[in-house]
Amino acid sequence: MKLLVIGCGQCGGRVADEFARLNKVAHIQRGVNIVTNVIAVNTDIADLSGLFYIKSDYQHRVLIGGKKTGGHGVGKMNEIGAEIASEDGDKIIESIRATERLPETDALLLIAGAAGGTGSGSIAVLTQQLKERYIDKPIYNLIVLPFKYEEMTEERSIYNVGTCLKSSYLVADAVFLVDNQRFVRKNVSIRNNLAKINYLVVRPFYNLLCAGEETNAKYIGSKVLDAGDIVQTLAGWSVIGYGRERIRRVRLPFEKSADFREKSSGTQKGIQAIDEAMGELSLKCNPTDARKALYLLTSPPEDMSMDLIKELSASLKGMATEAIIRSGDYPRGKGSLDITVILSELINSRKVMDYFTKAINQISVAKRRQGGIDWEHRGIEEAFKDIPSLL
Ligand SMILES: Nc1nc2c(ncn2[C@@H]2O[C@H](COP(=O)(O)OP(=O)(O)OP(=O)(O)O)[C@@H](O)[C@H]2O)c(=O)[nH]1
Ligand SMILES: [Mg+2]
Repeated sequence: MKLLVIGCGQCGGRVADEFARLNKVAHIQRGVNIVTNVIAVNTDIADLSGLFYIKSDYQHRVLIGGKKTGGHGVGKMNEIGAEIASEDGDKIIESIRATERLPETDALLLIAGAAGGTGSGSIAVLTQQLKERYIDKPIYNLIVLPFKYEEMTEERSIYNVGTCLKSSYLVADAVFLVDNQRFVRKNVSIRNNLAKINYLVVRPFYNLLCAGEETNAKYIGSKVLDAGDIVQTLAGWSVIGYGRERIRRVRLPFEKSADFREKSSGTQKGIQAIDEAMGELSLKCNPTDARKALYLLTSPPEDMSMDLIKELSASLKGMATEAIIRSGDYPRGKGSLDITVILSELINSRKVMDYFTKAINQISVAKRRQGGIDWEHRGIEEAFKDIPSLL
């Protein structure tokens, strides 16, 4: 599957930069392309200058709202980010039109940090504009939720997250949720931490995107997970996870099949990897809330077996009991067994609900008192209605 990736704001730009890096890796390691273009959009010149892999010309690093902000960002005011995006959206459309391999693009992915101003405000507005323009291509959003400390120190964060999530959900074909707090590693500097987090955020997409792009028969699975399967799975609130288990013994080429002990340990490794993927989901959620799910098994071909695939499907079905599950195998790599999992069409998310509830509380404490509603037990749909939209 090939994506056209657009990073909005600083966070979005950096995560998009990581997609650009990963595409280089895919090209070198596997001879495939997983993106058709990567574009960064920002109101801040300095943020755009800090990227490494996205091409540095004006069509790949797009400055918007230059007149309004003087190139210095919108200072966390996401309504200004939204306004600028609706005024300057043409610039992004121009960049997309200039994409040579646009016809090969299977889907667009827009990325932003929900708590900031530029990315948070612009992602839904741009998604809406692009949806009107590219009706035949799915458009996905990837939204990064703030660290806990930001929610406590920056009052604006909660409002930004609430309005960004609602607006994005209204227009995007699916919204990947990524919680920064899930990746916090102690004793690491913020800069290193963010780079590491961005690496971990994007890594699960690597095999997923490569699998359907392989042309060498050796690397084509018995059940290829291609763009069609991914598009069919993605809808609404979504999360992604990744697990890897080392397979200690690399079998020699003349040793074709494993003996029974090795085979059962292969199945065990598979289960461990899928458990790790589910434990490392980009946002903590309840798997029974998913209505769609997929997993991709990537491992050396000699370590794949029907037993393993059967076990993995059963294991995921045991967790995501209400989901339609798609799966695929990708015979690639040495010495490890990797699983990518997506849970999609989540009918509920505690974290999203919390943001909506807190944002509504902030917007109108009075309304809350008057209404006398039992806020703790409201459904996501009810809370959704009360959040202002940026569109
Ligand atoms: N994972 C990750 N999160 C980031 C990164 N940079 C910023 N964030 C998060 O994104 C949020 C802030 O959004 P930014 O992207 O910095 O804001 P912006 O869109 O540039 O908007 P303004 O600067 O207000 O114009 C915070 O929650 C940060 O923790 C990054 O590189 N990776
Ligand atoms: Mg910024």
